[in-house]
Amino acid sequence: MEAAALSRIGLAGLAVMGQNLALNVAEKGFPISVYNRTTSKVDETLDRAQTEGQLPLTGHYNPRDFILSIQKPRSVIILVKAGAPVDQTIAALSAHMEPGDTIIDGGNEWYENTERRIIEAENKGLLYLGMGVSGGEEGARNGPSLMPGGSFQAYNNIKDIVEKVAAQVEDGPCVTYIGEGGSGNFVKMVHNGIEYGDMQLISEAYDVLKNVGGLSNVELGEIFDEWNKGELESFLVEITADIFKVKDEHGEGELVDKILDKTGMKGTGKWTVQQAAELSVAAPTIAASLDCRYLSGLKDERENAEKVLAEAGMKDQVMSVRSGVDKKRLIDDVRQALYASKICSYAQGMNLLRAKSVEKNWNLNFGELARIWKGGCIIRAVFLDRIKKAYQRNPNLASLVVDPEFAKEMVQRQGAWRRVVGLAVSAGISTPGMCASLAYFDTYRRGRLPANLVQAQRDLFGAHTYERVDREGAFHTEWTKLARKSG
Ligand code: 2AM
Repeated sequence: MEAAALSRIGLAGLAVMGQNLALNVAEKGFPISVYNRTTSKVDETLDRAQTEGQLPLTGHYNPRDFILSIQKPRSVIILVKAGAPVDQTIAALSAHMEPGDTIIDGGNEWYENTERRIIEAENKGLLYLGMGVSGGEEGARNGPSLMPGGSFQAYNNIKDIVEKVAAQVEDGPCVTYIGEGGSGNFVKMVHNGIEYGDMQLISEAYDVLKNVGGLSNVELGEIFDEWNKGELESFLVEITADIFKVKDEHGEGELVDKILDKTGMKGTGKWTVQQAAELSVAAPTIAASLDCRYLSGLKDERENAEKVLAEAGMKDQVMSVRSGVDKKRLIDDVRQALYASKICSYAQGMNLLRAKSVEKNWNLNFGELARIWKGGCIIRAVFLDRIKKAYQRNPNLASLVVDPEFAKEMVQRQGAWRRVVGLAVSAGISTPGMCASLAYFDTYRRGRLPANLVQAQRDLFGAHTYERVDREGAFHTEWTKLARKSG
């Protein structure tokens, strides 16, 4: 019997993301071998490859046959659960791999695990990439945003494949070599943190429009459709419009109103906030979105608090605020507040990436990151093109809010933004993301903050010393003695 032709690449781990990515690779004309620990998923994938267009995909039922079916130097993508399963899969596959072969982990892996595995792979002569993959199931099948970091040589081995497999936008495929080490995973992690922020801000816009503006789901669907034609055009705004339109098949009204208000999460948002704290970078909008997920989880406590505070005399302010509201103006204000809040959130994410890039010497290209997020991924948005251009204008931009174009946009929108936050505060409708963004903006843009007083307090009780605005040096003052003397 003639030996079967070897595949160009392999993929192990055939849950939905893995299946879809493998089918995408095959559809782009690259013969692919697939493998999964539970072999029924291999058959499932083979069936799909047939029905979705007789795609060049071969299934394998043990690690050895799988690896030997791939042409050298071999590149193997792994898409299994992050953590120990990745190590177990690497152990099973690498036993049959040879020096010069590459392992590519496409999971949402903690970047330090990737850095450890890079060294372990190197010890066996293997190359390694940690590749962030964003876009969910649909993106994996039709064009995700890919964030590969690690061995540059490994990247070059698969460059032709990933450039075809990734989402395509007018300025190229949504993939680029991110940098060394775990940079691909780190960038994907921050992408997810930004995604938390975007989703939180959109949910606040919804809350304000619904509760302060009195908008129905039908109206909300129309407004989000409208917004998706302008500066807010993005995947998340588009899907939000669709969500408002779905009726509940089990009863009256729309399904969105029947969904329990308790958010799930898998950890990348938490990692982003932890990293921000580690690196002393302020990321209050992303942190607010994480805190909101935690608070949403306390459903029983929240219901109890609502009751206890009502009994203690808490009055609902929403109706009195709503009666004074011009609905049309509110809608326009909320759109502007959402946009301005988003700029601040992205500024935080980008500055976190910059701090890590400096620490790890990754040399991240922020314009390129914004570009590869323009398509395929969950945060894809027209607005990312503006971010790309801002970093092209000035690769060392201190913050997006001081880019001349964004600065103008912030100034134009700040009135609307303050009105929305002010209304929400008076109505008792919490908008932690919008408030965090606004406070970030107002803190960052002020040349003088009340931090002088904090320094004085620190010096008084801990002799931590302070600097002066008018002369060089570190100073300490006997505050209490002097105060008592003069008092
Ligand atoms: P399974 O189908 O054999 O469970 C998502 O869970 C994917 O990760 C699935 O393809 C799953 O394989 C795989 N996976 C989870 N843990 C694994 C492990 N320890 N070894 C190999 N694959 C694993």
